[in-house]
Amino acid sequence: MLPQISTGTLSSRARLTSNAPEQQLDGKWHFRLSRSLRGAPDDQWQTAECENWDEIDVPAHWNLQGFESPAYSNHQMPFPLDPPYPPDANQIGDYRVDFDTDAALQGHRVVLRFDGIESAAEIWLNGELLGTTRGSRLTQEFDVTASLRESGNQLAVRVMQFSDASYIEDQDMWWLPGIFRSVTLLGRPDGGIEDIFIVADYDPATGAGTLDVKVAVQNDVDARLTIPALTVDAVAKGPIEVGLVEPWSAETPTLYDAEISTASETVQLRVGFRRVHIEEAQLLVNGRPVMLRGVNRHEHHPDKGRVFDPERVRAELSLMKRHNINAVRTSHYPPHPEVLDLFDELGFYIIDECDLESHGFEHSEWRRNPSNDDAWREAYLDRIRRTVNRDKNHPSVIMWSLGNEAGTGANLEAMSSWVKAFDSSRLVHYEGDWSSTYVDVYSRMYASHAEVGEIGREVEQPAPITATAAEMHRRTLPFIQCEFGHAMGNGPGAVAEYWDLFEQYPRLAGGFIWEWIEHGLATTGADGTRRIAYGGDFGETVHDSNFVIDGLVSADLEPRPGLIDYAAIIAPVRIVVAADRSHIDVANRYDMVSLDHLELVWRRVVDGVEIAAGTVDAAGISPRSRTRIPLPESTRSVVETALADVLSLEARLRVATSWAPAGHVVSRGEDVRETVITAPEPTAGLTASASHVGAASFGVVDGALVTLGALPIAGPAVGIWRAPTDNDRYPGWDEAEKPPFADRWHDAGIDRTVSRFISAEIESASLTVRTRTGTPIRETGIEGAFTWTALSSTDVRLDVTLEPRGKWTSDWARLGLDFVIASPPRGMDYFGLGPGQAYPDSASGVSHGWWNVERAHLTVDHVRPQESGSRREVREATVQTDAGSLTVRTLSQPFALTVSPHSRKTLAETTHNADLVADGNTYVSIDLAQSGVGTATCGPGILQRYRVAPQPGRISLVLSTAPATV
Ligand code: IPT
Repeated sequence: MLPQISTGTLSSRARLTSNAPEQQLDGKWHFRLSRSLRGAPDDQWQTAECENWDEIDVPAHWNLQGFESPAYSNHQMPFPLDPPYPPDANQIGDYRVDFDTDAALQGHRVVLRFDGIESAAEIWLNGELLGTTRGSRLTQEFDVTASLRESGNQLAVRVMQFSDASYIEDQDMWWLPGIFRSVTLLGRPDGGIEDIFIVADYDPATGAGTLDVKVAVQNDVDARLTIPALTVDAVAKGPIEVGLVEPWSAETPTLYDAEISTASETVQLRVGFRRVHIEEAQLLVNGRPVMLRGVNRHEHHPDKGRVFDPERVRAELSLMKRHNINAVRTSHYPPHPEVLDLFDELGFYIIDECDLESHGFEHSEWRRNPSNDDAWREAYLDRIRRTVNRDKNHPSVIMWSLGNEAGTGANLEAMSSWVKAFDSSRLVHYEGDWSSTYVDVYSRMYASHAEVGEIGREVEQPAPITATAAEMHRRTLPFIQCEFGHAMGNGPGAVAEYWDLFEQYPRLAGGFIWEWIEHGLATTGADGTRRIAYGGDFGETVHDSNFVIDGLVSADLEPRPGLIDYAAIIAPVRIVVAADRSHIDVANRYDMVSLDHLELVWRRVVDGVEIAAGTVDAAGISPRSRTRIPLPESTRSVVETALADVLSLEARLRVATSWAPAGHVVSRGEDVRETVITAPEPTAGLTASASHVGAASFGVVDGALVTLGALPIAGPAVGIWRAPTDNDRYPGWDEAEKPPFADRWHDAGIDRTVSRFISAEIESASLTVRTRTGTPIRETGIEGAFTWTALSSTDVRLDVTLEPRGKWTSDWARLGLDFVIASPPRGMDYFGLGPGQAYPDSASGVSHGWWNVERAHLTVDHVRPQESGSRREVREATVQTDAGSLTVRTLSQPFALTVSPHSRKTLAETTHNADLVADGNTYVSIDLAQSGVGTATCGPGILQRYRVAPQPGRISLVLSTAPATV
């Protein structure tokens, strides 16, 4: 049997920032790729001439450096489930770098450190085998003192794409082999500091900090600890009382600079004092309950894969902070060590997850799962030790996670026991232990709203292990959803409904959206353009297609609508305006701080013009409390003629932080007063014919619009289908036995309706066209009556009545009127909810206003094209095209508006956004009803109340046009 753990490595220890000399070995290395281990040359490669090899960057993944190609699979292993053996087709990367040892390192003991090699490696220095590695995302160190030379060193690393370890590294991500994190030589001085473990506790009762300091120093000399800001200068050992401190939390990430030194080495640390514990099934930090507003974060870059880029990660985490995210689960492995420094500094609660997942064994009903196989026990323990040891001094880490989707078994229990014995200052997390026998939080993924509610009320179903003690234990634990709200494509929907539950029940401590970033990989198409690729695009025989494109931000870090929605749902301030505008109710949803750092600004805009503005005083509102604040008279003084009067409130940062400028908006609230416009009386003398009604002309054969003024426009067709979203293509977990909506719609024929002209009648100045839009094969259809009336030489009124007929077999995607303008879109202006899209179950992040949308933002550029871009509660909109504009105003209820350069058919049939070709038309849909989006790709589908049952519809509109401005 192959070894499943590293050999020849030093014991794992904390990542330390030291003044001891270091030599970075990153850069261009020699590289040679073989297709299999047996096929790899056995040619003394460790020391032989390698000038004729290729070159590669270290750190990098070879599949992203032009050597073979990446492969994506979710839980399925890309080769037979035949543990512990990798397949013969197993790329082998031989790496060589020749170097001289820096003078500063000479004379020291020297350690060679690898921060990440996927998936396994043999490490040779000057022809000598130092050892082997397992644990792709874990640090491996070797003592190289004996084999290192002053000059002419030959470091040779043979990396296997797959290994026995791949069976426990089956995370849902690209398989990306290579030395993808830095390689460093560390000079280790005599009497140097080998390891530090500081537990910095904060006593919420007294405000005092205590340090429990363990330092491993070579030769056992004493080290000193200094923290100037706390006037600490003491022997670095045991408990040290430091008096009153400012505690660390995600909201107040106070860090104290500390130094630990011996005569020969000084290590710098940033200490954060905080206490994590559980009381009455509540998750507490510093004695206060906390709400985890989380995301699952994979390391991903569209060009570099999992290679660390400090500026980008800072940008990424700042983007999270600007969207009110305060917690990260490092799914499903420890990130680059410096990411933890940023978590501490910016303020995030971290579930630091071990590099472990054996999900592939689900395909054998978990038979031979390594989690329950004694042969793998050491491998499991080695992984958790490496995880915990490396990151143990980071205050941001509040839980250690044993791994993801590894079933359950004795090895996981053993990991938990080790963690509990080693570090009692944090909680143990593992989702797979539904019975919660060896974890400290009850964690689940994608549980339904109903079940989360039951857990909140503590009336949940008994766990699989129903022994009373285990059951009692579980019921004392706080609950988190370590994954929920699957952000694949258009969505996730119904996240707000989860959040309401989290806020309602103290036991529920929040959740983590799956997932932060889409793992699209940038490639170059045949025509030289950039393409974002997903599973299968590299010819993989086993793959999971676009299931890897499921983030709140694109691979290029562009926020998707799901992020905007989530930011509003989890906003730490909630502002509700009283119906009479006499006051606002402000809820401080922070766990630790008042609202004193925020300015509450109000603005009143009437018909697009600001008429009053001011600020209200929200000082002194303590965390988790609410207050009523009066509003001035000018927020509500009567404006006679207003069609829309919007009072909006914004909570803005008073001063800049490291992640946002001053003025950054943390939360919004609003009140809207609208007057439905009354239909103007038609100008006298206007008449209608079968082919003309004022500015509108019609085809006599089908009664459909042909032009409006000079604008070439066809329609309206009755539309009840949408280009399936990713969520529409999966069966929701709540209806797993039913086909996904996309299939139900196809079966019901609503994706290919056929219409029939019934009649055209003229009555004084109006033309009424009757049609029937039917579904193929079936008797179902919708009868429509469209009455056109000229109001003036430019304005035409359209009154629509829609009646469903027959017995429908499926809900509809929407109910709308579809127009096609034979000219490409330029953008639009509208009054309604915006500026971005909103669907009924994902409409938290939009507010009423007069919005201008550029062409590029009409729809969302999803990697796999699908329905997007619907604007809700629109009363008036002008769609600009090259051939002129179309203005639509409602005389009845507001509508949802979608404007797209692509037809729904094109969107549905195109698999990659890079292949979308605009056909020169503008597709305009005015929807009376639109279905929610749900999160069926993982989790519940569209909640019943957000579906569109077959229904009649009525709407009255005014249409007009104007020539294009040049
Ligand atoms: C869940 C995985 O934990 C996560 O890594 C990802 O694969 C996600 O699914 C889907 O995108 S596990 C699944 C059984 C819900």
